[in-house]
Amino acid sequence: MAHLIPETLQKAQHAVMGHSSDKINDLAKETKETSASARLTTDYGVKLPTADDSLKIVSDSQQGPTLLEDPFARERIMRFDHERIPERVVHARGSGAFGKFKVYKSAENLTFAPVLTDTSRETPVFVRFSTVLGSRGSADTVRDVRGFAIKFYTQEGNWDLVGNDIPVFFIQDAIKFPDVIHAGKPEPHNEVPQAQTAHNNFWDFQFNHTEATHMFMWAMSDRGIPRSYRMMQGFGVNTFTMLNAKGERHFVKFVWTPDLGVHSLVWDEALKLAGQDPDFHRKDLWEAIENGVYPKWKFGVQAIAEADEHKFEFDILDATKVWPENLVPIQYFGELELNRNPDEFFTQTEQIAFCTSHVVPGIGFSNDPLLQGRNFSYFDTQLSRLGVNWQELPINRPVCPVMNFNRDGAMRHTITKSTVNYWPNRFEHNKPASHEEGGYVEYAEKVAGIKARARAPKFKEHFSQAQLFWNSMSKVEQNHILNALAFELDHCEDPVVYGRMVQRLADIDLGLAQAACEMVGGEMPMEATRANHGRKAPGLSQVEFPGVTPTIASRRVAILVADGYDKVAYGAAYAAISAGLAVPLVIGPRRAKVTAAGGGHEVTPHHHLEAFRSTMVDAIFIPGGEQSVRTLSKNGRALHWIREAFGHLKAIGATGEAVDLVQSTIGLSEVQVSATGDVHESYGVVTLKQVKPESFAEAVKIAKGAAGFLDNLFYAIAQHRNWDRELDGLNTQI
Ligand code: HDE
Repeated sequence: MAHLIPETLQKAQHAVMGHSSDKINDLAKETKETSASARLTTDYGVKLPTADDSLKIVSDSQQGPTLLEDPFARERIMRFDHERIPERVVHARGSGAFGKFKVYKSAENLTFAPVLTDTSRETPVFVRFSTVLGSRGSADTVRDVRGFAIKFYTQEGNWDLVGNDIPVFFIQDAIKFPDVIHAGKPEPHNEVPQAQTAHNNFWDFQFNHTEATHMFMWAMSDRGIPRSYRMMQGFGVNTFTMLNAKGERHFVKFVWTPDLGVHSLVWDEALKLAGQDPDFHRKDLWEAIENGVYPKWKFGVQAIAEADEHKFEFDILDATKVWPENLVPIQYFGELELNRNPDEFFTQTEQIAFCTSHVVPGIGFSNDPLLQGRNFSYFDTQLSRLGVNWQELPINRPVCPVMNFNRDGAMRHTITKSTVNYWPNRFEHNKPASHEEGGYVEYAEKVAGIKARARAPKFKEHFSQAQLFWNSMSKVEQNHILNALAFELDHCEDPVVYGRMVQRLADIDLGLAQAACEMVGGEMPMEATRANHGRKAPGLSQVEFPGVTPTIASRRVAILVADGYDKVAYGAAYAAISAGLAVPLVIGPRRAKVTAAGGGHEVTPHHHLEAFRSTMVDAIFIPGGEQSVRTLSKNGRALHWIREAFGHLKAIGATGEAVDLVQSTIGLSEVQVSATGDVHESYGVVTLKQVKPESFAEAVKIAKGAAGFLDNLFYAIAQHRNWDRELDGLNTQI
């Protein structure tokens, strides 16, 4: 299933990067290696005489009744009947991997937690990415928030940092969580639509909760349709606290920033992938890890000293607000790497269970009312999903010793030898730990107030950061938000819903509200309901995302060939793509041998043009070769590949005869192609029309051009997408 980069490279990669850890060793105790020679048995160990026929009465001529007596058939069917557990009530669809976390700079100014201060430590982790609204079998590429949940198996206990790829949330108080989720999930009368926010109830909720305005702008932005889990930021969202050795407390927010940059699909691609490859993100993560191109994130913290809590115009405990980076810079301390795929989906990715309440000494909570509710909810939900002993499951158990007097319950399997199961006991067995022994330190926070169902004053401002976000977007990102809103509101049939939402957009930006209204209907807003403050902040736009070195590593590049392809161009591109740790995928008219012009080289394509689609790759390259190009030019699907890749703003490379094919298929005079031995780059279309050299000097020029061709193509691929096509309106023929 995973597309592997050529074997030699892959092995070399794996050789330099190990991936064992305390947790992997711990799991090994429980992992059953399947031996091919072992015989089938029942669950109670008796060898099966057959696995194909249940016990029945038979005679020479007749099939008789099946016997209930048969324990083998009963066991098989009964075990199967109970294979399912309830799926997660949210974040049901997910995918995970093992890895390691390391701090390269001690965060001792903020915390005494060794996981964040000991630079010699490597902490094993399991990370689970997810969508929020869809069921377990829904598609990966739907528009949604993505979960980014990390379990750190530290020596001081498990720390669960359960975050999202968007730094804010829809609501401020956890009591509203069932409402926001009910409104987003399929509607109650007909269970439609699946894994979509494009429906009446979701947008009805957004209108009725002005506090959701900031978050829905993020969800409608490109952050809602990531290209890959590996190309998303992660945010703890809630405000946590940290305590340092001096006893000083800071309010903190956690941030993960991917080495590969933050990149998204385009909407048309996301829609198509939902049908063409519903497991797109799952496969992508799996493939990158198998190929040894391990995803990595920098770990950062935004910190506010206790004394500064009230210095901001927003409440720092309000999860619908970001802490703008120009006000509270991110301090980077460590790195997360994912380097091992799970051995079994159910017992690892499905059975892993997170709790925001699980923090280690040196890390604590704040009075963020969303976090306080979450701290109750996660443990509670595990009770119905996995049962009271869920923390004994291999994937959930800590790597440090666990000792307490929690006992019994369904499916308990630790056997504890002791005559007492309570504290204090006459033997003084199993005392709590002092601070010096590593006992959790509670911060003595002074709290005073009146008991009331109310929110602090600054929680009541709901639009300022929605405007900040909108103002900070590039032109392309603003277009995408407008188009996303226009798509979503078009799917709301109730005129009250889309009519009111169009008015709501005028609280953010009048131009946005009017453009949306033109597309979806409703009464045209004529004036801004609220003045836009005009401010911008860094770190919100993903297009201008800083600190990332563009790379082609792990990108999929399709090479389109038919019989008669140019073996030199093919071979050079294939080798260079692999050397760049990208994944070359040969696509032909059929998955059977294709021969190069003049023989001497042949290849069996990985896939044929109909089965695999341009949506599944990041770029395409078409080598020349007269016959190959002629065949492709008569194949409608091949032409669609080129046109669709262009429409989705992907890099396209062509050499020799393929240059004319690309030019005529795109058919836009704005896109210029190579006419001689020179490399031409235009709107991310990189071409080199080789001509037969007539002199030595010309041969040298062509050779130089050929080298420059791949550099140019790889540069275009590493840019992720060619935004100029969209800005100049050239991307419409998909
Ligand atoms: Fe969750 N959330 N959540 N959530 N959440 C769950 O716990 C909840 C919120 C997040 O891969 C549930 O084990 C409440 C914010 C992730 O297993 C449940 C509130 C953020 C995952 C739950 C929130 C998240 C969950 C369902 C509002 C970003 C998947 C299954 C107060 C910081 C974890 C489960 C995984 C899962 C409750 C809001 C992230 C029901 C009550 C904000 C990534 O306990």
